[in-house]
Amino acid sequence: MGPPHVQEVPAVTTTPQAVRRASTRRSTTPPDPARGLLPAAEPVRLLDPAGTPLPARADYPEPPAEALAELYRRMVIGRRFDVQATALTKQGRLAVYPSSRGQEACQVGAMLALRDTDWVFPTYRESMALVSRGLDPVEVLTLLRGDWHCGYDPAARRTAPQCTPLATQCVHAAGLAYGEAYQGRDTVALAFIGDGATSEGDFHEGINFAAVFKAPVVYFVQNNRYAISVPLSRQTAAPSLAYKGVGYGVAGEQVDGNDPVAVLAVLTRAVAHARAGNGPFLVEAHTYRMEPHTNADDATRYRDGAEVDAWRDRDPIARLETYLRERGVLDGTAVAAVAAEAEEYAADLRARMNAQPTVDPLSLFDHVYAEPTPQLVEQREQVRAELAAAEQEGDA
Ligand SMILES: Cc1ncc(C[n+]2csc(CCOP(=O)(O)OP(=O)(O)O)c2C)c(N)n1
Ligand SMILES: [Mg+2]
Repeated sequence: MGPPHVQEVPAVTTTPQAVRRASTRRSTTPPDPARGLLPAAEPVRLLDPAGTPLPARADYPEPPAEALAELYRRMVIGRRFDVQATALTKQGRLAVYPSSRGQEACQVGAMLALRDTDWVFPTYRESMALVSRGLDPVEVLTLLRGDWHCGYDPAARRTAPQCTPLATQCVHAAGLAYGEAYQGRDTVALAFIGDGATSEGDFHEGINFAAVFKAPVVYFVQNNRYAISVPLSRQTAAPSLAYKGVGYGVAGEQVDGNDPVAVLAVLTRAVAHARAGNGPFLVEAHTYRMEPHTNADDATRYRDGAEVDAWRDRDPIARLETYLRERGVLDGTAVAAVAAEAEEYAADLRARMNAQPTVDPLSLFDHVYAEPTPQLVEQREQVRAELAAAEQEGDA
């Protein structure tokens, strides 16, 4: 999926001059200078749940039509990928898969807001984002297939390994972004984070370091309402997770995470803010994961069907499609072409995932230390002997 053209918009900045400048722009919803670092009282929304456009906002201009068409295309392919990956767990081809179905606007919108030279710090939930970034889906699923490495070259793809220890990516992103700025490059790092993980120490340490040293990081919280079975109400008393930046001097915004147009507009501005040297920016997207936490979870034990159905009605793909058809950006032929492309993508993934992978268990020991410890040498020999014995048994 080729790089999209996304218009850069002015950075959010909190200097008094900028606030004065911003407040003189023509807008149906003028930015409130008293807001300072605070997010808007209500999540930013540019489309209503039915896909009808809401009044334009000067603070979050609508992305160009070609970027929205590309957003739609990648969301459709992304969902098809996600459905396919879930099916692969049932066929024993994947050990585990954390689905992000329902979160397509966030997964894809974040990737479209970045340049190829920017860095992404994903969690286990972000497989869809990574394939949308153009990474090979088989490589993206390598870790979830049970291999010991992440499947792709993080430096070449400017994409860190998908992080399972919660919030650790927040400090990695701060360090990377600080280092890039220190060397005079205008790279932005975007760290994905879940609602639950904002309770972890690493989130707070990462955002504080980034704020003090003005590291260009966008901390992007996908508030999907649950941390496995723990609902948001048991996670925080904060009115918005975007408030968590204020204490560190970090500006934040909240956005309707199922409104793809608003997600792209808000993240484009957050990225511009970081790139312009204003330090980190925190975005909270209100969204919902339609599937269980992973295929190993039973979500019916902690949430009811009515809640899931209510979110089904806020489907981000249907919302964008309605809007783009209404605007004449998409028609039936274009929609069918995208659906066909998504089917082809899934068929290719299926075929390649059904081929037996070749793995060398001994490679597990290769990159632990430059010089292996005596314990590693011993363990390697033990595995080698077990493999040799198993092979002999198989031959007999
Ligand atoms: C440091 C740490 N503690 C606990 C876990 C176990 N764990 C895995 S996922 C998860 C829930 C995270 O929820 P959230 O941050 O909201 O992300 P989501 O899964 O909803 O995307 C927990 C507690 C972990 N992986 N790492
Ligand atoms: Mg969550």
